[in-house]
Amino acid sequence: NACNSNNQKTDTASSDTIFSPKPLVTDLYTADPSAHVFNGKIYIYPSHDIDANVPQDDEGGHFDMKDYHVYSMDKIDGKVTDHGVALDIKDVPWAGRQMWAPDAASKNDTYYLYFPVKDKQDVFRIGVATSKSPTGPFKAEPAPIPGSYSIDPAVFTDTDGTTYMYFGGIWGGQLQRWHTGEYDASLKTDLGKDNEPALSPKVVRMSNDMLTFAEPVKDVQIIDKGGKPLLAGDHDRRFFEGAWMHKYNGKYYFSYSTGDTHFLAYATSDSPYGPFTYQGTFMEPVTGWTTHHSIVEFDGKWYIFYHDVERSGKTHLRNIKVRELKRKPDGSLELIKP
Ligand code: FUB
Repeated sequence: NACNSNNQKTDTASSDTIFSPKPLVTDLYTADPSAHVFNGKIYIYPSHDIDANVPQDDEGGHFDMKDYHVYSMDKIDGKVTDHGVALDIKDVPWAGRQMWAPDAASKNDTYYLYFPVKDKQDVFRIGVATSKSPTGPFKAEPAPIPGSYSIDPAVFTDTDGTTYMYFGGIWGGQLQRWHTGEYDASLKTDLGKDNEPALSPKVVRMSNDMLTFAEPVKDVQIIDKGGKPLLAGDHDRRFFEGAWMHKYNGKYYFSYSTGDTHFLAYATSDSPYGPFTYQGTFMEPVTGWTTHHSIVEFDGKWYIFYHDVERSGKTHLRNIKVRELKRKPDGSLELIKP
């Protein structure tokens, strides 16, 4: 089990203490950290990277993960506890391969782990598994969530108690394959139509039992300040994967990775359904091809959990980190230069 103190003070030249985040976990490779505060404690739901000897390709075949661990921390900068295997691919009856970025939610004393994995036909679906403990072990439902597809579920419960799932990812995440509503395995990256609106991430309200979608899946529209949708060729700004939602001062902040340009970007709205107006980049590229984050409030401060490849130098062997997320007085996010 990993037990490390995560941040090291590296510089005190200014009156602010400057922290250089260190990997939170050093005995396993971890990525895609979805962090939540349950009962006053921080829980992290990451991917568990392994070296499966699969060559790198545009479909992410080299991310061939087989289980999930859950981690907890009593405080930022505190000890990180590994609670062991929370869900193994062999216990998901419909799963084929590649357990990618998960998320978790809690309702009525039950904890829900949402996870994307390819089914036996090699199509990504989103599964759900339940536990009475935030650390699992989780028991998977016998089939994926009906109507689910693609990757990177991010589950957000609004202040009125309504829960939404945001999801999707292009290229290896297969979102482009569903653009007509039917699955088309021939579409490997995007639609190749740079002057058309970019493929949209998805949003859907969850049913009260948190196990199914309560309504048809909708597009999350991301528009520029002039009201026009971001275009598919706008790789610096358009959605690629890794959605996250948080609410601050009544506004909904939809954040995501731009994928092949390696930024974290965000867009805001007055509604959880959007449309979301693009605001900018808030994190520059980390080491490694992927960038994936979550944003959480703890003890009155906001934090970003993310990953890079400091430990391995290899894109498919990542390590999770945390650092403070700062805002300007107007609520906009300060740019992080990792
Ligand atoms: O970890 C596998 C994939 O890499 C995730 O699903 C993406 O968001 C990217 O981080």
